[in-house]
Amino acid sequence: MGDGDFLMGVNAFWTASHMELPLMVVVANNRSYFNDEAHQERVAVIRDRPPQNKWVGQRLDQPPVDIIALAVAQGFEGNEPITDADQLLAEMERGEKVVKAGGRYIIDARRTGYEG
Ligand SMILES: Cc1ncc(C[n+]2csc(CCOP(=O)(O)OP(=O)(O)O)c2C)c(N)n1
Ligand SMILES: [Mg+2]
Repeated sequence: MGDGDFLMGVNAFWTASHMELPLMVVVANNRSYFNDEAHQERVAVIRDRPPQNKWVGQRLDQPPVDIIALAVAQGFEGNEPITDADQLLAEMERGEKVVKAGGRYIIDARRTGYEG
């Protein structure tokens, strides 16, 4: 799921813990409600406004949100944010063990750009 989706529905992570659901979630974290940046850019062009302002109100950075801390606070296990595919595989293997034991695991997969 997206980082924005995570933040908009973070209470569901408590529900997963309350219901003791085995669950692993990978957050595709581009540190933005990015599809709204795309929307604001499009509207800015149509209305002859500066499209470089598209990030305003949508970018979730400086500091980046601590996604793992938010999930851990609601009963998930997690490690550190990751930034490349090799780390993703290792994290998923770690999460598989947690889920097979009936637990919940969060992965914060940080992308380098804002490309959505
Ligand atoms: C509760 C709620 N609020 C607002 C929206 C409008 N909305 C749809 S997608 C989106 C941004 C999603 O961001 P993210 O999950 O990070 O996806 P990205 O485009 O960055 O990949 C928003 C705010 C929504 N769908 N639901
Ligand atoms: Mg996003």
